[in-house]
Amino acid sequence: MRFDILTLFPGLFRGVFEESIVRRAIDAGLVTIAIHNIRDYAPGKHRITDDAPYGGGGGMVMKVEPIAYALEAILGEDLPLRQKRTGLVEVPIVLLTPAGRLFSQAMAREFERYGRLVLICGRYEGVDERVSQLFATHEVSIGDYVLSGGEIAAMAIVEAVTRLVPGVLGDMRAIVEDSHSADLLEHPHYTRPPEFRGAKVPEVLLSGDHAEIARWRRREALRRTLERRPDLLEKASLSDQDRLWVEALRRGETPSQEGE
Ligand code: 6GU
Repeated sequence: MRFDILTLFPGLFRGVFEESIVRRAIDAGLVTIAIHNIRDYAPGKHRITDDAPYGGGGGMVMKVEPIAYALEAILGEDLPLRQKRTGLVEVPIVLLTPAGRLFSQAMAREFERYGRLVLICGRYEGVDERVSQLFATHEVSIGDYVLSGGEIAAMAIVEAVTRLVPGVLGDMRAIVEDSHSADLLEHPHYTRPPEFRGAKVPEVLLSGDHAEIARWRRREALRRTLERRPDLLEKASLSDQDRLWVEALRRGETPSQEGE
């Protein structure tokens, strides 16, 4: 998987990509990340990358030319315009903006399948609309809050996509991406000690009864999802047993620990 990131702040990425899962993926040769300073592609002695908005108002707007020249240097002269003209995306060009579509696990899977991704980090005052009109195949936001720039959003997307690259998580991936649990929030986790300041690990987890443990985890995942993200429950694929549990949880019938 190759990522090309266009940013006015390349230094923000160094530390993040030098640690963690992303670093391991790079070291293993599974992922390549190229960070491009948009300023390097800005014409003129002063390498200006932003300007005042047409129509007035506050803030500055990122100019289209430096981003256009950067994209053409990275992808070649033809590709960026061609994929907008034909609608056939070879390399997604993603503009990060709070006005974009909400990033999701499904989008991370889609991006991973392309094998290559270009991320353009906007700043919150805005990017000249012609970047979107002429080049961007996707406009993406990571949530309903405002960041000062797209850099942290780009880091989130790089990490989410990198975890999906075959070999990066090894055997963990089968567990994490388990189709049965993917559309619910995760059940709670515990490790030693069995009791800390009066807070006990649920008895069932110490029982060694793996069928009962699986049932408990599934029910706790349903409970959490019902409480915190009922919207996810609407879309989740639920078994008949799941539906019975959800109905019981809605009626407040099952206690929060291991009992039924
Ligand atoms: Cl992608 N950019 C900015 N500036 N703010 C955001 C965002 C992106 N996603 C959520 N907030």
